[in-house]
Amino acid sequence: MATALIYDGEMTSHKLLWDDPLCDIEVPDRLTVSYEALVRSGLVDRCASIPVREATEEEILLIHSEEYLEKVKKTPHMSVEELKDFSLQSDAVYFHPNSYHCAKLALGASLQLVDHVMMGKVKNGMALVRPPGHHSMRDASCGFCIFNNVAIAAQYAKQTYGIQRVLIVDWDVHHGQGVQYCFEDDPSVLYFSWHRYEHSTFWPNLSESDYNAVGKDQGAGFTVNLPWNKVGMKNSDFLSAFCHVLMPVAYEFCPELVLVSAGFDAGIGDPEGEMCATPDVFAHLTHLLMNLAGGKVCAVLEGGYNLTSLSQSVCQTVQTLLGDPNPRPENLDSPCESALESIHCVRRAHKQYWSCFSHAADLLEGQISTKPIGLAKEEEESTVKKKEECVWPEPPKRVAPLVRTAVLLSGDSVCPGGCERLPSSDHPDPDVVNELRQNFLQGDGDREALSALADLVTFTEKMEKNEICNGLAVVRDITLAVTCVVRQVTKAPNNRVLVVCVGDGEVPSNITGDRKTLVVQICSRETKQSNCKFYIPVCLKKGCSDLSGFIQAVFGLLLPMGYEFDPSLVLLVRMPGSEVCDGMWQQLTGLLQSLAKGHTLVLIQEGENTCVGPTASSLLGNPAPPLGRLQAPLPQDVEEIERLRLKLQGDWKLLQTTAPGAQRSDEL
Ligand code: X5A
Ligand code: ZN
Repeated sequence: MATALIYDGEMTSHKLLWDDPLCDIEVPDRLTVSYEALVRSGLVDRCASIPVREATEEEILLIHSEEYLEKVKKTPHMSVEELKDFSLQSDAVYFHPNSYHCAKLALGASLQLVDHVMMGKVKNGMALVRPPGHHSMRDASCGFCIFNNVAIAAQYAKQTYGIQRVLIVDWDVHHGQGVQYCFEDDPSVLYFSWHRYEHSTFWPNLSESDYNAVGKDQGAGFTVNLPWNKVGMKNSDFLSAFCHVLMPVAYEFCPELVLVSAGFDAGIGDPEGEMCATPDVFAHLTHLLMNLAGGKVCAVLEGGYNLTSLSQSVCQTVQTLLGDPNPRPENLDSPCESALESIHCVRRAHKQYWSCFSHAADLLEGQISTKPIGLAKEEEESTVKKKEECVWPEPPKRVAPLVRTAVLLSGDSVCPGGCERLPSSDHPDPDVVNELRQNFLQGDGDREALSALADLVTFTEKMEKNEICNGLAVVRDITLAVTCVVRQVTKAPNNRVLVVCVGDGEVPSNITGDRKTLVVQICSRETKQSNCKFYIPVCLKKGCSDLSGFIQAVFGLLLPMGYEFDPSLVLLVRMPGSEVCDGMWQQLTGLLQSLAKGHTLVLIQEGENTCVGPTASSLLGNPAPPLGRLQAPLPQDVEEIERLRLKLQGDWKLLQTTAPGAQRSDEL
């Protein structure tokens, strides 16, 4: 199924007709430059192009008042002077005689996208629109926004398709207060926003943008605000926020549709945000959302004012929606203290609403700064300097290998549709065979076992050469297979492999203890406590059959460690009797493809063959089916995961959810 791209050059006719330093960054070039970048990179040709349409009055009135609509309707007939006066009645907005038309197109484009995704005509998509929407309110335009495209899209989707849960992810650097106001008492729309806040000194300077604004009445808990109190937030801060705040809540909520208020002003070089998200991070944010709601993700452009950064980030987003393998994450270091403080506060504020945060530590009163701290002189100077020096490399081309998914199966099983069967080589390379014989098999070994291992070696080599993106192999001896693949991959000096073992088998001890191999095992066996930084057993009470515990382990431990480790290959191992259900397995398979440029090799123990079809489907890029609304995880499991997180966060910085020194002493 296709990815939709909705764009119309007509939306560039809305522009500023007078001098206004507050508004002059919202230029028509934002759209043309983004679209041209998509054309140049060949992405436009790969998307289904869907025409825009004007939204109807009825649709506008889903969120806005008649009075407001009547006012906006008059603007096409106003003189420039009248437009200027009218614009001054709002906070940071300009109107042009064509603005009403463009605003209707921007909204219509967003609704077209929702329609096509909801009707299953496309898999997902992006609408490149202006004017943006997320600041506009029932009765007022605000912050370059006239109609609230995403808020209306959410209301429209609920009403038209009878869905009960919509997730809005607002990754624009500003707080979409307009969206928040629309749904603050509505539990059917979960609104997540991170935003530059600086203790309320940054526009729009609202106390309701802080982490303690969680929604009202029935909607309490369904507004999740993550304020950034410093500029300069980096990839690690943004990815941490997704892993430790948004994703666990999103999975617990189980949306039927995901709308993204996709502003790119948190991107590096943006004059408004002054943040440092490099374009590749938007590929990761997008990818993480793509297994929610059966993959129904609609991204609608909001802000983004550095034309280079904006267009690169838009390309990363669209390319990810298309299903191309993700880039390796760049520049991941430790999240900064201020980010951790915010992450901690929002988890704490939502503890009573979301069971994934039931263990979020309380704070000692006064340990978190709630007031702006004046920057030291030197620091201020260095910030200014950074702004001028902001250069970053153009993201490398993301090439999808010719073969997406290859399979190694025993002779009699059928190859799942869309996959390529790797022929078993009758005459494996004698050097490879000799080495395998020496390393793995005593004496002459059995010919069949040898050639199976030789096939696995070929498989990994093809992935390394980027001839194959991912694949699966059904193997007779899983221990041997794991050892063999790990040895093969870690031969090259710069390779690293993340081994994810699901289920209770014995992890071969000869692959652990090497810093090039990180093993995470999710199991139900009693912990034999590991003190190795590179072998992490996560033992859940009910093992892999408990969805909530499993999800918690994935976002709380596995993905952050995976990101920090940055492997060149992910080896996902299905142990015998793993008891993981297909849905969870597919989620895991889908999510892990964020790493290692999508190089995921799944090893399946013979006898667990029923999962071959579902595994192949996820490897091919099909979204996993939703898991349903999750129960609260077992307290023991939450405690075990938290215990591990606290223990490991010294080694793995992305596991942190609290600023150093901010935990209660009794929780350490
Ligand atoms: C959509 C968007 C920003 C408005 C900033 C006003 N609006 N200072 O990014
Ligand atoms: Zn913005």
